[in-house]
Amino acid sequence: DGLLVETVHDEVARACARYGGSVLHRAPGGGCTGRPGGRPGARAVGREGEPYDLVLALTTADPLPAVAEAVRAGFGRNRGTGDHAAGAEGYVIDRHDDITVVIADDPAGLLYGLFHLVRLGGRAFGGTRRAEHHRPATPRRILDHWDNVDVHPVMGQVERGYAGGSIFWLDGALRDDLSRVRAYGRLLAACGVNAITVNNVNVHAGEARLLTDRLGEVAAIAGELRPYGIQVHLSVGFASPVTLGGLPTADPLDDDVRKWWAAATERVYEALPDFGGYLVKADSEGQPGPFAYGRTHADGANVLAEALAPFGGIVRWRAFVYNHRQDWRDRSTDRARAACDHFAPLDGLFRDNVILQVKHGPIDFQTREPVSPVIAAMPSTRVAVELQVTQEYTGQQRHVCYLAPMWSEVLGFRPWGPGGRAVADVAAGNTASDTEDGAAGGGLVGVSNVGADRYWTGHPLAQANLYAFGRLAWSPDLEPAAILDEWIDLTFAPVTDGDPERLRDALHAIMDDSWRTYESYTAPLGVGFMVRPGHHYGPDVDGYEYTPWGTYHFADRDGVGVDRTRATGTGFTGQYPRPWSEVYESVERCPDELLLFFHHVPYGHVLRSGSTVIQHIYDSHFAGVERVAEARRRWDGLIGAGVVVAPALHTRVRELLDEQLRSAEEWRDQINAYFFRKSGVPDAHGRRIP
Ligand code: GCW
Repeated sequence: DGLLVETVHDEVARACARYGGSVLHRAPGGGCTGRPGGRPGARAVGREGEPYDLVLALTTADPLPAVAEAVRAGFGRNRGTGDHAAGAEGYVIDRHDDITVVIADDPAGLLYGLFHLVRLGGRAFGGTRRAEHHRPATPRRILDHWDNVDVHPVMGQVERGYAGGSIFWLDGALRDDLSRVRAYGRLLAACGVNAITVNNVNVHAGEARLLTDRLGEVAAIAGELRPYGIQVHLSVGFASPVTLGGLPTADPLDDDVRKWWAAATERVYEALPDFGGYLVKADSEGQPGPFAYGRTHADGANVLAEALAPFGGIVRWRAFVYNHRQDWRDRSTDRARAACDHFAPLDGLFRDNVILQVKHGPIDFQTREPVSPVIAAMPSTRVAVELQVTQEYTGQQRHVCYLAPMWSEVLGFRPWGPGGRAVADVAAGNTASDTEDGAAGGGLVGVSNVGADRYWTGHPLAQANLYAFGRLAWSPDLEPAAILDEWIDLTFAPVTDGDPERLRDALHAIMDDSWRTYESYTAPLGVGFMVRPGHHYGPDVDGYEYTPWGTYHFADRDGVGVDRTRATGTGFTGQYPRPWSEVYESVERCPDELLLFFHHVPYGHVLRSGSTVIQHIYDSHFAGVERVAEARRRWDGLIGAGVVVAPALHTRVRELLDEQLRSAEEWRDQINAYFFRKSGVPDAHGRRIP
C-alpha cells in the first residue's frame, strides 16, 4: 500500500516537473498536499509560500488537509447517508475554493484518481466542478497474456500475439531488463486494469515450471507491477501433480494430489504474498483435465480453490470446453452448445473462490457471435466474461478494428430481456434487487494484445482496444466514442503538431465503425470462421468446412447457415432464457447480423433489412472495401491538413492501411466469388465478381 502512495507521489512529481505549475508535499499520513515540503527527504516542487491548486489525500490521513476534509464532509452530506466512503479503489474528485481535490480511502483509489486528473488535463484546474464519485464496476479487471516462455514451434513466443515478442520472456528466459514491464504497469493502471496473468493458458513444459522452480521469474514480474497496483496470476496445468510433482495421478479427489496443490500453493504465497490466483484451461484443445479421471470440472476446480482459499486466492476456470476432434459428418454435435452442456449442470457446485471464465460468445471470439448462454445459465456461480483484445479473428492488428462497440454491445446485452440484468451486471455480481440472491461477480477479463513492439500493439491504433478494455471493465456504460476521445487525447497530443480537432475527426472517421466495417468485408451475417486454418488471417471459405473443429457454415447451392433451432436443428436456441430463446428460434425475428449463426436459409431469403441474403453478401463486401479505402484517404489527408503525426507512427499506420485494403479486397473477391459460384445468382448491380 505504501508503495502505491509512493507511486502517486512520483507521478505527481513527474507531472509537476513537466508542467511546472503545481506544488507537492508528501503528507506523513499518506497522500500529497500542495504546500511545499519541509519534511526531510520530501521531493517538494515549487517555491515556499506559493499557492497550490491540487490536493490528493487519503481519507485515512491524520490530519486530513482542511480542504480535503471539506470535500469529504460535503460528499457525505450529498449522499444523504452520512456515508462518506469512496470505497475500494474508488475516489472523489472535486474543486473546492479553487483547489482541485482528490480523496480516496485506499492508495489504489488515489492512483486511479490521479490518472483521472491526467485524463482531464487542464480542465481539472479550471472553473467549478461538481463533486464526482468514481468506483470500478468490478474489483476484477484482468488481462490474460498468452505468452510462452519458450518459443513454441507453431505459436511462437506469444500465442495469437501480433505485437512482436513477449515483454516478459525472450527465447526461453526472463528478460534481463524489465523496465518495459514497469512501464506496462503504468499503462494498465492508467486505464484501470489491476491484474494480469503472465503466461499462456496452453501450459507447455517450460511454462509449467513457473509454478515451482521458476517461480522467481513470476516474482520478478510482480515486483515491477506492484507499484501500480497490478496483481499477478499464473496459468497452471491441471496435470502439474504428475508432470512437476512426480505423482502417479492428478485425480482431484486423490489425497496426495490435494496435498501437492496445497504445498505448491503455499510456496507460491511465501514468495508472493499478494499473488492473485490460478487460471486453468482444462479438457480443452488437448490440455489435461479432470475428465481423464472420470471427475467433473467442479471437482477439478475445487481442489485448486481449496489450496488457494487460505491465502485469499482465486481459481479462474475456463468454460472453453468442447470436442475439437468431432466428425464433420455428425450433424448432431454443435460446438456452440458445448460450454453450456458441460457447465450448467454444475451450477452451485463450485467453491466460493472459483470463477468460471466464459468467452463472450458460444464459439470462439468471432467477429460476430451472440452472447454465450452460459452467462445466464449459472446463477449460483461466479462468472467472469472473457473478451479477446488481441485481434485473432478481427484483423490481427494489421486491420483497424476498434472493438469497444462490440464489447459494449456484449456488456449491455440483457439475456433475460428488457428490464433484466445485463451481462455487465452478471460480471459485476449486481443482483436485480437488494434482496435477490446471486453469486458475486467474476469480473471482466481480456486476452492481452501487447508485445515487445515499440507501439506495444503492432498497429498503433490497436492501443485503443487495450485502453478501451480497461475503461469498460471499470465502467461498462462508457460510450465507445467517448473512450476513443480519451485515448486520442492521451496518446496523440505529445506526438502531434497541428489542429488537434482535425486529428480527432479523422481518427473517429477511421475507427468508430471499424468493427462493423471489418464485419462487412469478412464472414457474413454471423456465420463465422471463413478464415485460413491455423493462423486465421485472410479468407478461406471452406478452410474449416470438413475439419474436426466444429466450425461449419454448410453452404450449398441452395443456401447457407447453421440450423441451431429446437424445431429442426441442434437445439442450441433452447439454451437461452426467454425472450431470446424465442427470438433466435424464429427466422423472422432473429436479428439479421446473427441470422446465419442460428438458421440455414436459402440465398433468396429476405432479411429484415429488405435485402436478400445473397444481395446483402455482395453489397456489404463491396461497401466494406470502399470504407477501408476511405479510411486510408482520411489518414493520408492529415498531412495536407497540416496535422503532423510523428513520422514513424504515421508511416506504420499508412503501411498497415495498405495491407488492410489489400486484404479487404481479397476477402471481398473470395467471398463474393464463392457465393456467386455456389448460388448462380448474379449481383443486382452488375458489379464485377471474379
Ligand atoms: O481462439 C482459440 C485460439 C487458441 C487459444 C484458444 C483458447 C490459447 O485459436 O490459440 O489457445 O482459443 O482460448 O484457449
